[in-house]
Amino acid sequence: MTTLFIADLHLSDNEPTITAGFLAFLQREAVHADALYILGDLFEFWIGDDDPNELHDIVAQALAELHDKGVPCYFIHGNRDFLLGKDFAKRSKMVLLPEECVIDIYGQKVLILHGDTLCIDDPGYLRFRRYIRNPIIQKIFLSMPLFLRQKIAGKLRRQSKRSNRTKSSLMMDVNPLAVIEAVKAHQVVHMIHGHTHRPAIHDMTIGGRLSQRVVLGAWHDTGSVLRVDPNDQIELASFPL
Ligand code: OKV
Ligand code: MN
Repeated sequence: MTTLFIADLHLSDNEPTITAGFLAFLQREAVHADALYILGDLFEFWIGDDDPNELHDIVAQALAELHDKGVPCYFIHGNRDFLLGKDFAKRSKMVLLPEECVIDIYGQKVLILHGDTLCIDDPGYLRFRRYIRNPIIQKIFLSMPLFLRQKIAGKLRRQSKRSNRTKSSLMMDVNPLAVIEAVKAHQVVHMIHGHTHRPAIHDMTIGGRLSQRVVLGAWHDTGSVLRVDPNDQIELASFPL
């Protein structure tokens, strides 16, 4: 019995090895799990469920198969695939969860989230986020023809790559006060997130209580997974793709 957590696969046509590794992970490991949680940025970009990209079909099919074999899959949006919608959820048989969510795994309350909302020291990103998460702005974007959405998204990604080069590594990590805030607000001891691509298990004491923050790893040269079992054994592992 194991519950699995992954994040930041950043699947795209440009990374066929990661896609193949993910499909193999679903068939080899996830089929034996109690549940699979994907904590955001499964895809490198997402411009609408109506994107006819074949990769989306392949992934939806594989996740639906996992569901049919009795393994539920839960999804929290990342900062890249935040537009992933009900249509894709239906096709993949995934359950979409809210941005911050307290779940009960084997009797332990755990806060799960993507993690970008903890990175509050990057004013540029916060401004960008506020803008593109505006429901009206999203509605307008989704009403545009596909070619225009592709063009806008490509431009934004190129701009973002350029600006990330000038950002300090501290700015791209979580803010310790934001972590404490989140743990306190949800009255939990444990927290799991991704986004920063700095896999680690951090021990903290908050309000005199020992607590843990697990940061999931991104899938680049290896895959990355957190395994949690009913005896509270947790294992953050990487594996070849
Ligand atoms: C996702 C990020 C690109 C970061 C655009 C309104 C706009 C949505 C969008 C376009 C971009 C998502 C949907 C993408 C995340 C980037 C670059 C940086 C830091 C609008 C609503 F512009 F028209 F108003 N987008 N895409 N970035 O390519 O997936 O998270 S994306
Ligand atoms: Mn992210």
